[in-house]
Amino acid sequence: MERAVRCMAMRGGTSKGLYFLADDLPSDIPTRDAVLLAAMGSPDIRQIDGMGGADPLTSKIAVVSKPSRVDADVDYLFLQCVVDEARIDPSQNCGNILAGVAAFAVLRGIVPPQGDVTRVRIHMVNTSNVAIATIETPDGVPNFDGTARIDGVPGTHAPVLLDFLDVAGSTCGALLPTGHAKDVVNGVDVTCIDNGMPVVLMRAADFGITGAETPEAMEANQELRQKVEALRLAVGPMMNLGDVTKKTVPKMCLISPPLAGGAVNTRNFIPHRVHKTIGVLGAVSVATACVLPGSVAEGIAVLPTDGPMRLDVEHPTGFFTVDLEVEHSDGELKVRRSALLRTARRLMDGFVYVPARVWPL
Ligand code: NQM
Repeated sequence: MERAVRCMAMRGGTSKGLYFLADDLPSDIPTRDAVLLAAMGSPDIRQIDGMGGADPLTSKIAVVSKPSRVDADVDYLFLQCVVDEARIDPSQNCGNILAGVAAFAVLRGIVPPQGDVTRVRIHMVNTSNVAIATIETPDGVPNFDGTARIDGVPGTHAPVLLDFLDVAGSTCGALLPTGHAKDVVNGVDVTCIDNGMPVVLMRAADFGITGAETPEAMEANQELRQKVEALRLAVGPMMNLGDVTKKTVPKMCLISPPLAGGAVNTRNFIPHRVHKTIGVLGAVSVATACVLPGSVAEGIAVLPTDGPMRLDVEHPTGFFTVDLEVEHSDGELKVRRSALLRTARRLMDGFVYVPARVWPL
């Protein structure tokens, strides 16, 4: 016997996943996770028996529900389905999957369209922050087609504007969880920062690489992987994340001077595979570190000398533009706002089938 579970498959930014209404999933968490693992086909490196795409970036889940806060229109819980382990990890947020949430919420009737453009305040449950997504809703229906382009996604689509007002310390409790702009861990200079995503910045040169290597080459470099993972495990408790052995945070970002006229070049272990682009909130945290005096990005990042603080964060397939509004006061960096452009697309709407023994009828 099978059980049909209502869901939508969407691309959100440079990621892809299944979007569910919380009401369409079991309320008890072990059963919910068993259903999600069966739906995605985990654990299996190929996820051959499910909808997952055999990569962390295509093994993602959004659970959407009515708002639990008065300052939000909708709740969004992000869940990372680990590809090759029987594990659904709620420990991180995801700004790429966030890009599809507003359209999904309108299509499912949780948020009413507001005219040609709809602004949706999304409570990101993982980190208790609110993001504002602005989407096109001509005739009250989310539009996915358009002329906006983001690196890492072929073609052009309708724009999704994302605004983050206050995401500093979202998971670690402080923008600089160790209290310093720079620390030395395992003999390596690092900047530990959380402006929406816990990220550890390191200079690629300190690992004897250029930072321009392909993700595949970096994943094949066993010595590099081991050093980066040892550093991650050491730094986790320093960032108030506890033992991070089984967590997908912090993300480990190797930086190097920009190669294509941007602010900084990046390669991101997320935390074991290397990102084909860069995560949304990951990019916001990296951009913030670039404007932080005394960080490891000092002397590497190239910042705009006037006008708005618009930083192009370079990644393996292009760049990711982050607009920052920052204020330096009493020697402290305060981030007022960060904004960026994404696109999203509905791919499939229907039911995913899981064995009924997983969630008995
Ligand atoms: O940092 C991948 C992604 C992400 C996360 C990851 C993300 C973010 O690209 O907000 O979007 O770092 O796990 O989907």
